[in-house]
Amino acid sequence: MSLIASDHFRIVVGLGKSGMSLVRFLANRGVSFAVADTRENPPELATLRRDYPQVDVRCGELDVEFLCRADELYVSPGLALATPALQAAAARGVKLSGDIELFARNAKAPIIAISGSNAKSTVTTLVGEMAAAAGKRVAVGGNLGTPALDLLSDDVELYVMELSSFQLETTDHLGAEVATVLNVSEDHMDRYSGLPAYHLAKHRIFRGARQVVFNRQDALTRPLLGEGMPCWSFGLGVPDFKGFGLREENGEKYLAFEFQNLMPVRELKIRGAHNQANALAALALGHAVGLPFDAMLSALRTFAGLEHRCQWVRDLDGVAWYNDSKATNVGAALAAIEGLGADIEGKLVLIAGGDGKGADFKDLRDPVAANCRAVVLMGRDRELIAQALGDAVPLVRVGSLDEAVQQCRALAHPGDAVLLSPACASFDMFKNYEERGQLFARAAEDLA
Ligand code: UMA
Ligand code: ADP
Repeated sequence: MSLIASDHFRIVVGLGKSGMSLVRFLANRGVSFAVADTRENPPELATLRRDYPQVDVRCGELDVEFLCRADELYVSPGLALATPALQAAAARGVKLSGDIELFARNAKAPIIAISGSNAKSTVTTLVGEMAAAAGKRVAVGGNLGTPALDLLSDDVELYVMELSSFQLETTDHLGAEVATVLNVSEDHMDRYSGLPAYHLAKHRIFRGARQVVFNRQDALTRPLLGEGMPCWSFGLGVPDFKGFGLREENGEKYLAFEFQNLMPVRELKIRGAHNQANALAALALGHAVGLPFDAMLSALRTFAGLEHRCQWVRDLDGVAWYNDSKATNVGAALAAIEGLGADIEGKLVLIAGGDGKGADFKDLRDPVAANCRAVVLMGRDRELIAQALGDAVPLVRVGSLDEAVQQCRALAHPGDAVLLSPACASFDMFKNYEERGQLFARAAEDLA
């Protein structure tokens, strides 16, 4: 039996992947609902019409009167709750909710809930691999790709969920077994009034959590909780009680828990200080739900990282080429610039620019000055980045990714690395960050 009132009428707002998962969930339970989307031709329209021809679907501008027929709206994470039609419906007593709230009410196994400005996908995937290595029947998804409701099954023993601030905005009570916000830096400033509002949305992940993992190096990740909530921590410093961190012994750096060394850092396949923090966060989350260390460490030894995240593409004439297309905000680009910059002999030639989502790029200036030989700028917000960088390093403006790759070839010296880490979303020039990364890798591979 599902925990959903059958006498209510609902409208699914947004017919993308999560909207379609809602349709399947509601239809399978015989609940009455309709669908709306502001787009004339939303991505799942053909599937809906084929599989659920009886469902009333309204495309185009949202109609407040139509929305007000519902007791509850399940709003896509892609639509801002500030959308006037949604606010008008809410003012008339319609409840605004989302797929994660429904998932949480119906999940029977413990949930590991992971948010943060960066590293969510990496840590979520890693925890999923740790759980699988421990023999758990684990389901992994959420913002990562498979919508939460599509994962629901009585067979699942553990859910590992990547949750975005957009998904958390419509989630009142997640009730996770363990929840974390890995880090907080500016992102999605086109959807929030500022960092405090974004921070607040992320912290909804802690509602009803039984345990918490926080980042000792980022005060904004600490939950404001009552007494008695079990807390685990991670960070790159030496760990203390209930902490995961790094410890050095006889010149060897180890991942460590409290006073115990777990594994030499050099055995990790994922590179850079930011990935050491990610490994420690994953260990903390896994430990909180009782995964054994031997299984977690074996997963850490084999995990080679995800595509488009500081991914090595090729070496050419002594220059290494890296695809970090998933760096869609300043915090992620900084991790790559500082992490990779410290790892190479020479300098970085950086490709940046795209849709800046309202971000302030000033934090790039000093790390770029310290680590980069030149920056190749492209995309809609390239002049905003140029202004923030000033005269820190030579800047080259280009009109296409192919041109950027050609320029990098000419600019880089042996020992250098070319890094696509745009600090921006891709939507001004590409379908998504995957397409941007693939085109970059192909152009780099084609260089002779
Ligand atoms: N849109 C409209 N009108 C609508 C509904 C959507 O114009 O009525 C547009 C918006 O620009 C929106 C876009 O369509 O941004 C996508 O919305 P959607 O409802 O089609 O999205 P889904 O396919 O359901 O994908 C969503 C998440 N997308 C967003 O949060 C924007 C996916 O995260 C997630 O994987 C999926 O649900 C399954 O849970 C993607 C994402 O970009 C990867 N997330 C952001 C991020 O990681 O930074 C938060
Ligand atoms: P998310 O799902 O939060 O976007 P990803 O794991 O996909 O996170 O990584 C997104 C970007 O953040 C990549 O460019 C990656 O190199 C960078 N990144 C990974 N770990 C960290 C970290 N701990 N701090 C900052 N940036 C990171």
